[in-house]
Amino acid sequence: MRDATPQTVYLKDYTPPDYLIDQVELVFELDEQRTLVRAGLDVRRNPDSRSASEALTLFGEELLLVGISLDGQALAAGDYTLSDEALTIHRVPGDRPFRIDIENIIDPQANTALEGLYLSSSMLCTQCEAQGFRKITWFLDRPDVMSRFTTKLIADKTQYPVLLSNGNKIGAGNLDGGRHWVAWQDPFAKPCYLFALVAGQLEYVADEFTTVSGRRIALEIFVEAHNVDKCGHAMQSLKNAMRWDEETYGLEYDLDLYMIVAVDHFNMGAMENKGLNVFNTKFVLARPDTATDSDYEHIEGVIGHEYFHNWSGNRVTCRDWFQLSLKEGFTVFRDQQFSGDRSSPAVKRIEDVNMLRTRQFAEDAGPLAHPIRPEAYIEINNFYTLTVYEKGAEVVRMLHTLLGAAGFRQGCDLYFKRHDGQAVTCEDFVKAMEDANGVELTQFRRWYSQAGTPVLEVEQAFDAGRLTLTVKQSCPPTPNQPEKLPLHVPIKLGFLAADGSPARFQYRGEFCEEATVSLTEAEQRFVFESLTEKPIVSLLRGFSAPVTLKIDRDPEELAFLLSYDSDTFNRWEAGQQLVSRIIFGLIADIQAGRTLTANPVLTEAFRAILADAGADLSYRALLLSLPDEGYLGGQMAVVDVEAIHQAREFVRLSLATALSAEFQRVYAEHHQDESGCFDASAVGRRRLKNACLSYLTALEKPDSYALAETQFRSARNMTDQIAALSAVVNSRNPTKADCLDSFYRQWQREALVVDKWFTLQATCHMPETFATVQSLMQHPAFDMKTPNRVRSLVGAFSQSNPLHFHARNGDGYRFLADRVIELNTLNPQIAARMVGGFAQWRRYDTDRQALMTRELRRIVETEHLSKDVYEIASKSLA
Ligand code: 0A1
Ligand code: ZN
Repeated sequence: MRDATPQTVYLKDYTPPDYLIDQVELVFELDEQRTLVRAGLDVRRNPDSRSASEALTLFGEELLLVGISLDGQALAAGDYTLSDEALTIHRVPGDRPFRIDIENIIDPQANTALEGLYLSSSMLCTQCEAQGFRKITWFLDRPDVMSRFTTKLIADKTQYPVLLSNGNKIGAGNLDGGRHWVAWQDPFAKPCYLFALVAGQLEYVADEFTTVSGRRIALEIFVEAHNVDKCGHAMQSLKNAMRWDEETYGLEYDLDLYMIVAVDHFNMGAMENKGLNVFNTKFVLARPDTATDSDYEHIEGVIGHEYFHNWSGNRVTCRDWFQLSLKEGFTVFRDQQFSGDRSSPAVKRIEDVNMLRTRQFAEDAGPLAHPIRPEAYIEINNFYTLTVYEKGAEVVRMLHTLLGAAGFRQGCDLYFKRHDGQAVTCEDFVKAMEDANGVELTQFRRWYSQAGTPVLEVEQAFDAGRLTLTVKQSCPPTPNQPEKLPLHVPIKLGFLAADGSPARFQYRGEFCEEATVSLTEAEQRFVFESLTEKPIVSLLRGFSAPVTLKIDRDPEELAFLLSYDSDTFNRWEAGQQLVSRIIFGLIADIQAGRTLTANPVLTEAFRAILADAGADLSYRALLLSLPDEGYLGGQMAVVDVEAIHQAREFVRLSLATALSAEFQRVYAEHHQDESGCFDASAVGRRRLKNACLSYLTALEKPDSYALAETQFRSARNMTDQIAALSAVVNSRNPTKADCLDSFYRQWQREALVVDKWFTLQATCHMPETFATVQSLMQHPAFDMKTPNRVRSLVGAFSQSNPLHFHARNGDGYRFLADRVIELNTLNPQIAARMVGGFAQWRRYDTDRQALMTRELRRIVETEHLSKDVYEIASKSLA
């Protein structure tokens, strides 16, 4: 059990800070185990304070106090109170500004939680979002306190030749004893969560960017020496993002220097610290032989994301952490737009929706469901969720759809102009959208406060050229929200004539081929006129709202939409629906003990996709992809892991059998022995060819074994090499052990490639997987203190291998709980993420429910449980 039940923080309790800190002067004497921090704070009472107290309370955790003074006078022990979480100075001046000087000691090496100042490989770095600054020194660690920072870093010159912090370098020099110093000043006031420092033996790659107004910005990416040859793509992505934000949002960079540092040990993807982003190496480093096409895409997306935060997050920040989606939802939307514009908007949209529906919908349907603006938390780090990020982006996207691109841009312009330099709320964002467009979004605001995925049920009636759609909306109950109010849902739609062409229609007096209608009632009718025949409806085009759509369609209608819908998202969606429906039929057959038969409608649809030489190659690869096992499970009343796997594999095998010649032909047509440049056509070729390879693998034939092995041995780019290795490993290919071995030997010095090697084995569907995972835990390259490694093995197994993680005997569950308990003391954030593997326990059969809840209870009863793990585990059980 925990020592005491941790406290819940509520949005309704928000009050403005009693004090403000205008300036901060920090001095660090850096050392691996004993870093000395001196903080000088210029404090004044906040005119908006609602309290009469004369005390000043600063947050601080895991700090050793050396001394503290007020206006130069050292404070005595009786002048303040220290607790595990705070320092309270009993009386401070209320009528004038005053100065607090604090000196404290921290131990970066002991910091395995990777919040505050910590050691990653041999460099020192910080992570302050959300509340890591309080592990550096005592402070008003809350985002509505914005200060100007100056930072002086002092360290051994050999061990830490590079010393970085936010803003501009204002001085440097040598000191005795082989030490040196560098001073930095950030001219922009910022909340302390955006503070950063980095010290280490780093090399850098430099470039420059000229802004639209002609200012020259120095760009620098810092990495360890052996990685300097892997920064090109990140640098290019940064320049692309800078240009894109100017062109799309009219937003220009504001400092003279933009630095990115890549570190091996990082809890998340990256961090937007002002002028000094700290990145997980995974989202910086890429060379064609070490990184896949999707790594390249993710790097571009994350580089863009962090860059875009400079406006949506830094210049305009959050008032409190309940407003997290204000910066995250908006910035994810911006990075999605950017990535879509850089490659293919259609492909990007499908990928994003696929992820949302597979993972965020599950979160929204489970015990951890929360609105994009949560109302309560125990540990804010647990709220960096798919809901806040991805659903948050969908909510911003709906505003974009409702207001149109130009109206949305006007809203953004007003938001940035009105709130530059402020810490604001989601309400302020919506208000700016309203004011700039002269519209009213009262009902739309419910998207911010209501959790759960709405369900739309659609019925159609056609009579004399007039189509009536009756749409009902409902939303299942979520924790603390039994009843839901109707939401404002934009539904983009169009109709197809019998020959597949777009059917024109009249809506509210206007002729069109496509319309966006607003659903606002619990049940509402929409009438479309002037249709010459009964059309096939194409609804929720582009996935215009994050909802589940229910509409009765037969397989022929789905196949028709798959062939003809002009909306690329809905064309793909029709294919997914068709396959899902067939898979669910097969699952019913498996459960009833019937023999399985292949479906000719699907075979012919896939034959057409394989023959369609006109379409974009990446898009065709997506059309050939089968819905994920997790996504399929999400649609079942009781998830039947084995039947899902068996049915999906049956479809894969029957398609491969019926169309083996076509798969081989398309494979041969697009396979090239290439070094792997990242351009759209090469990426498309590889995607389509590797999709074919995966089907052919299902045949378990010597020919397909040879195909995979040959591709593996001759590959000169990681996309092809890993796709081939995956084909080898997920089959009975006799060269499996040898291929895995040779891959490891080839790449053992490249940590990110070794992660792939772990993940590939952890997600394998062959029977030996659990034993493999257990033995990999003992592998010399496995390390519980490296989040990327933990995610690559423990995370991949528990979150991306439903078949084996949910093994009937409960071995997978016991394994995960043991890892969570180990991680709890090392890194609570990562431990809490891993508990997520149990969150969906209610969706399984009673035996599995019992096994999972037993493990969850074992976790909750662990001694010295972190707040992070306690919150996820106890809420999962509730
Ligand atoms: N703001 C970052 C994500 C991030 C959040 C928390 C972190 O540590 C607890 C680290 C990074 C982003 O959205 O990119
Ligand atoms: Zn972000």
